[in-house]
Amino acid sequence: MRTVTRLAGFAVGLAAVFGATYGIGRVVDRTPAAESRHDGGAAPATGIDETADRIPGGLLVSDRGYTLETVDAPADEFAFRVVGPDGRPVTRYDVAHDKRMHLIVARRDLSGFRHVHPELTPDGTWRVDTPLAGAGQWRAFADFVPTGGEALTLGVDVTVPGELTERPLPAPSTSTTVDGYTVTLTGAPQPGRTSPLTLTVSRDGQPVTDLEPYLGAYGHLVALRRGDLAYLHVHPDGAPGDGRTPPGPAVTFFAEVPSAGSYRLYLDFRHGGAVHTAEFTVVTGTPPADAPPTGDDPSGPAPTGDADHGTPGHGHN
Ligand SMILES: [Cu+2]
Repeated sequence: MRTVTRLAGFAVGLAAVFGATYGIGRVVDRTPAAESRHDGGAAPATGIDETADRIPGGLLVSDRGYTLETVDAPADEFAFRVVGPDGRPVTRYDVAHDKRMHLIVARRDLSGFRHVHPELTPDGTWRVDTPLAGAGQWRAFADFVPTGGEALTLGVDVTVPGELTERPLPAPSTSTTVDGYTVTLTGAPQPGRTSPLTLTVSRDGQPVTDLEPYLGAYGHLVALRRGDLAYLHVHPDGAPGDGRTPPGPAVTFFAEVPSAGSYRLYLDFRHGGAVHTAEFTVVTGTPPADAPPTGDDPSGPAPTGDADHGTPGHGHN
């Protein structure tokens, strides 16, 4: 069931939201859309009242009554809390993917990605050795399930003072290396439809066939959209121990991106007792003019809502 997230199916709603400059305001305003609709019922089933659930994670600092706040901390530490609907820091969280809190950070230029797991102190403050590696404008994403609430990803900007060096987004590529591993990407995310992305891990020219489970999966894929760092977290098709999912070399995800654009993909996988992160830039919607055919299988998964590919509304999105 860790296959697809509620990514599936929200692209149409997103297009509507982002196409309108007042989109965010409308979403934050929880006024039932039906009250303000004057279309005589002609609106499609996916009205504006549903778009709140169709916004990618991480764009809001406050949602459904929960607000992400940073907390003053020593320079070598990063601390934050989530304030709940009652105005107090949340202290009870459900475990999702082995952890009660997943903290992902990246600089606004999409460099510096880290995925770490802070410790909760009794007053509701989460603390972790700072993953913010150097000066810059950072986005911190808290991916969690408050006990009794829904899964949320909230995001907050964090500035680390110092001399800022903007890093250009690396060019699109289907192969990358990290820590001596080569990771290749086949398939391409597409706006408006769920499509397979397969990442294949090799080392010294040999396929890696003994990937180690990491947080209940052989891989975790986060995508951040260039421009606003919209956050997508996708879990692979199949899980360790399910009798059908081999431990590599390939890990397949089913993902849908919310719009055309440039994305940075970050694949976390575990091997040799360590977690490695392979990064790719992908551009959807407008393939490079000189790109060869991607080899996508046109008979692949149907557009959104493919019931075989998972349970929407999973903890991470
Ligand atoms: Cu995590």
